[in-house]
Amino acid sequence: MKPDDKKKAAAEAALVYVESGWVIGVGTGSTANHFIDLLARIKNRIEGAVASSRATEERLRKHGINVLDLNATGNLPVYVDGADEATRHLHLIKGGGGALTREKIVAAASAKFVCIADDSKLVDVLGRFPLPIEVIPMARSYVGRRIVAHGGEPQLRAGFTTDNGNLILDVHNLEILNPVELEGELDHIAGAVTNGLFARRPADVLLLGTDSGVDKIE
Ligand code: ABF
Repeated sequence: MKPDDKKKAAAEAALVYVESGWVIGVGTGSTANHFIDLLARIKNRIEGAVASSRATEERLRKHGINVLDLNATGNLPVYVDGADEATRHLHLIKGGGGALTREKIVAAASAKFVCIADDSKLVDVLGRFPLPIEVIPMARSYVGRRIVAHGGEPQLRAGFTTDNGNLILDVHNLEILNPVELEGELDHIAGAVTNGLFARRPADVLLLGTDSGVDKIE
């Protein structure tokens, strides 16, 4: 099975977590896009969606799905989103698409975070995928120095500005043996807005598309 077909299968499997009349949180990336395209088929059954990026907002609107502001909706029953890496402990690295801050906000505001991915994303130890960190532009070098002190190799994501007007450092060579601890340490670096570790608030369910169907880890 091609990776994209596995992504589609995982996205399809996530529909069972969507109940009538709900406002749902929707993630960003190619797997999340498959979910959005499937959601369009049942758009009359849901109240609307809260988007984790401008790109997702646009795709939802193109399908005629009602896009709502998190400030108006309050907490959500479910959030469906992809990931760049995931472990069997449901710890994730996200942010490859640059939407990590709004993704982390909507995930935090949701009762259930359903992560959808193809099985290439499953790893034993996080860190092979460079960890994205969203930084305030004036703090780029300062945060970079603090990251080096943690043993990482930060690289500025060239030519990229987030939906929030910030920059992204992609941190290479981290072997993340304690994601919860590292996420907390990175959260305390002044100027670091969000890091791509989703471990303090992990996924609640991981749906992995595989050659033989969709595996559920929870
Ligand atoms: C998004 O899902 C991002 O956090 C992450 O980069 C992306 C994974 O990309 P894809 O689904 O295209 O593999 O939530």
